[in-house]
Amino acid sequence: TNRKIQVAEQKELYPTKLLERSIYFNSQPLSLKKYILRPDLSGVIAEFKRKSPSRGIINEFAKPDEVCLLYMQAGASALSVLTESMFFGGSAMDLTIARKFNFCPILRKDFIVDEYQVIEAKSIGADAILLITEILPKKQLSNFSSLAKSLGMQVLFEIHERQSISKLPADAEIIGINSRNLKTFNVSVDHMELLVQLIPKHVVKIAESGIDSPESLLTLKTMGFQGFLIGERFMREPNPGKACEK
Ligand code: IGP
Repeated sequence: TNRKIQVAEQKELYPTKLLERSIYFNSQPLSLKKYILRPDLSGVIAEFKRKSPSRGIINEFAKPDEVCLLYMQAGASALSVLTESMFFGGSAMDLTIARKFNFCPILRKDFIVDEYQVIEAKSIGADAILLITEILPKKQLSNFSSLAKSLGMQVLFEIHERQSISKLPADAEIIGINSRNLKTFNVSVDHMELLVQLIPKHVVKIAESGIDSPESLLTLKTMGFQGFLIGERFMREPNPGKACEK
């Protein structure tokens, strides 16, 4: 709801008509799915995140262009940039800055609650958006997803709990399972193993949150995950790219 108020203000300042004039609006996005499955890359979606509600400040003054370039050079399959300001200290500008000089697909990581944010994602240079199953009604999940697709972007659907699987649109191609409990902030690997088995075979499966070592990534890979969304483990290093290489 907080995000809803911010979005309403943004809409007044920059109406959709204006966003559509962005240079990114007519560009062909990169396929997140394809890059995650590329055998020459790591499957890692490396995230740019300054702070978070569970960890506080992680790397407040990091520069999105520098960090994301290092991520790309380290062999990340894709990038994720937090654009939410209140809790994560991000902005739309961070994503646009990351976009420059980068050839990885970029995921817009935010709490998307309005159509406007989908159009905005396209206008700032995102290739894919995140839709969190637990914060949207089923109808909106499918509407926002269709809109994103019509703009050439792909959708990563995030789920936290088993019950949310029934809310996913039938044509969902990429599903992320978040191991962090939204209420307690705890992460659970057992929970991941349970949920991954309930996702259809043809869907690309992403493990999200709390991945802090090459070993934990391997464990998740064995369970059937193909993509790995990693933020804090990289961002807390002076050189996030170096951490990503491993
Ligand atoms: C990354 P971590 O523990 O590696 O920093 O987690 C990512 O999963 C996390 O930032 C995230 C997130 C979200 C943040 C997943 N889903 C939704 C904000 C909103």
